[in-house]
Amino acid sequence: MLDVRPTPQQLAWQESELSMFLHFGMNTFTDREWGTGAEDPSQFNPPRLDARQWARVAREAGFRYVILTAKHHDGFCLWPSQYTSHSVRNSPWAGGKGDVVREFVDACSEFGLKTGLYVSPWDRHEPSYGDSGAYNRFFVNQLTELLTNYGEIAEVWFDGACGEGPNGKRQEYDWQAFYEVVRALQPKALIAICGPDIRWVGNEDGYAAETEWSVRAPDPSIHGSGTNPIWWPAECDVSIRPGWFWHPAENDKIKSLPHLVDIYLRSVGRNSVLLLNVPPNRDGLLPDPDVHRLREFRGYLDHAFGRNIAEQAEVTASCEYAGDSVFTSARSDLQALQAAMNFAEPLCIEFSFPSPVEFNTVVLQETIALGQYVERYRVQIRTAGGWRDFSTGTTIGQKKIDARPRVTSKKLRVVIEGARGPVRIQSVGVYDIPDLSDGSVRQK
Ligand code: FUL
Repeated sequence: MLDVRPTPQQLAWQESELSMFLHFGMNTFTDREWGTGAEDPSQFNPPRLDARQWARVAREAGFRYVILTAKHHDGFCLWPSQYTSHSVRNSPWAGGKGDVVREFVDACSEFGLKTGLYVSPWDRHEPSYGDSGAYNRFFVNQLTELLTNYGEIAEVWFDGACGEGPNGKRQEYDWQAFYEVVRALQPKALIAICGPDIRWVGNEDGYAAETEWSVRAPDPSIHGSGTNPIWWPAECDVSIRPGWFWHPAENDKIKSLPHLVDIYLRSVGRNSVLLLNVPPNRDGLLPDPDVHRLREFRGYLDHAFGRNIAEQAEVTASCEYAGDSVFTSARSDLQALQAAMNFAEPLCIEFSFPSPVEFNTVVLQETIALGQYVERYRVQIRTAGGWRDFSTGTTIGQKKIDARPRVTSKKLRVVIEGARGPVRIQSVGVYDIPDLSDGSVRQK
């Protein structure tokens, strides 16, 4: 049996569900997605920058981690790095005495948020880029500044982009050296994307796959020579706007509420964390329309998932089982289910309601602190003609959300048909989530 489990940091991160990305920097002022590195630092000048506003909005919208682009591909540093002149130190903002990373981490700590930093290895400004050894030392120095001077950093986000250096020279990143400095200075930090702890889901649309294992084969370029399966959960990154950075022409192109809810269902609802980018504008503030949309999003989720209909049901299971009281809270642990996992018969948990209930969504959770095992399941409802499928699926993991056309039934059952090891179902949620105007909430 595979016994692969998350670290406490991976577990806390997966349970948090929502992270916010803040793409902010030189590109915000030049209206670009990728700067060239030739920009003048004097162009960076946000007159009303307020990191507390970013943190307040993130907190109120239910995000638990926030990640700031401390350095993007153009190489401009949002902190006064001593290793380059291409930073806030040479900008007019705050008289050249400002430090956006400092304001960001202080605001996050005030609002109880975990902080993450995006630090791009690709650096189109730094002259040593392309001279591999020298640039790798430069990058380790910058990481050292960021991981020493700003308190606890929960996530370090490494993008893999690797453009040509000056004169077409090719930069070879020393990833192992980058990981070592993170581990040495911030042993609890998760290293994401080009990193061993959090995996990129593979697209920038915010959608995970139907089958999403946190237990994976290691990637030799990241994890070295080991071949044993590892815990490497997925993160879905997507922007609330078409671009990652703020652009004036995109103020009316913010993703609709149905689109965001659809992303939530297909990221958080497919065993992944959603990393939603909300870019601050040239004032240095999260723009009003984006903030408004985030409030709508939070309001929708609170309303849709506020009351678990399954709590009204009487519960029986085809195995040793602790009794229906375990379902009175949304996060009950059915550890006793593991006793039945030899799969001579499918494992079945049945819910009987006092009278017919209407619902369109079922939320399943495994106790991932102990691993991820379910590989095939079926949710069924009782009709006059017998049991019929409400949904079928493969992996569950931290959370699987099946949103389907609305049904009415007195009985529902969850049948676990295949697993890689002892299954622990953490909770079963049954909800009637509101339809959204364009119908995209209804999957399939
Ligand atoms: C990409 C970058 O090239 C984009 O500019 C953005 O930062 C995205 C999150 O990662 O690879």
